[in-house]
Amino acid sequence: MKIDQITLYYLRMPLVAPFETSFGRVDTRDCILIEAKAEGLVGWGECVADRDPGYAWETCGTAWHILTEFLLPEILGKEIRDAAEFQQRVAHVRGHQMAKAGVEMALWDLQGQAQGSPLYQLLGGSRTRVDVGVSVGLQESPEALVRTVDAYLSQGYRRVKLKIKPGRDVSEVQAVRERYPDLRLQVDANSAYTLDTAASLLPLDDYDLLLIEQPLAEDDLWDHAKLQEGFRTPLCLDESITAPRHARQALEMGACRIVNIKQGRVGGISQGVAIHDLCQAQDVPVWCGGMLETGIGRAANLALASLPNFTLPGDISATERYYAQDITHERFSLNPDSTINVPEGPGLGVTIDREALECFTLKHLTLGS
Ligand code: OSB
Ligand code: MG
Repeated sequence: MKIDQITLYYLRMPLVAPFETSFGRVDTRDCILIEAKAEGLVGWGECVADRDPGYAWETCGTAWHILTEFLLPEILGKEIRDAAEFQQRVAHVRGHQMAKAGVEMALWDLQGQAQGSPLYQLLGGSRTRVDVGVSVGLQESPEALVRTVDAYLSQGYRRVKLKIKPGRDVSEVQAVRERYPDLRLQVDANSAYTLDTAASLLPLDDYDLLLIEQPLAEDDLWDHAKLQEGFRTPLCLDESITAPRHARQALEMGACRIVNIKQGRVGGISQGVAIHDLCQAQDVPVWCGGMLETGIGRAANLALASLPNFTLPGDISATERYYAQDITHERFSLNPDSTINVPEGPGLGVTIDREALECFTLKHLTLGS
């Protein structure tokens, strides 16, 4: 279809509670929304780059630059068949996966609406609800952490991820594990350790964790492979996998036994599906990561997580875990069995609350006519 006009929105949204990781603490979340108009339809995408280069080197600032100068000129006024054609058109832009993924998401939304199909069906997904968990940020103390976990469990979450960093790891896991011997529990270090300092994580092997996520550097595979040799618990890579090629290499060298798939980090939903497929072919489980998305990105994550090899619960929590006011009319809620329903409407299956959008928009820019 021919892309007539694109509007970018730079948003800053208040979180219901501060979120602290090994790379920093936030109480608001920035993102860029992409509104694409084509043949009378309007598609939406979310670029999950953050304000700061703490999780990844991309930021809202770099994404705005790359979108306006390089990506959008490739599609404005042009005929774009699908995600694959979009990826070919922007293949000369190195990196900037999150910026690309935001556009790809809007194209999927348009395609789904044009065909009258929900995104999960376009992707070949089968589930209509997906298993989810909650990602719990660093807390003041192990006691405070246990209280926070208590609260999430009483809301119905049946899988918990704890953020860790050096000095705030083993005692935290021990406290939660002692109180909940059977809880599905995992940890995420967001690259806070080195091969040397990660030796302090060895006691985690005795706490029956589902996985240890991204202990080492954000661009590393090799040291993760060395580290995995010393652990019974599977390592899982997040930051290090920004393309299907990295997933293949990580599995070949034994750098992880589980892969976290975030459509933004890997450059788009199509690349997320490709990683899903290559892991499935090797019997390697995957799960859907999160970036504190708005209802737009959450809808995309749910559709992606409906694919069959997403066998571990995703970091896709209910809207109320993130935002008192979201920018979609639809709010996602947790079912009693710790699942969330996959949207059934055409495309992403969400509609935009224009009033809320306006309220959180710091700047916007329209290109095309
Ligand atoms: O590493 O998975 C991560 C949030 C922002 C950046 C990185 C990560 C996270 C989360 C939150 O863990 C997942 C979510 O609930 O969206
Ligand atoms: Mg992570």
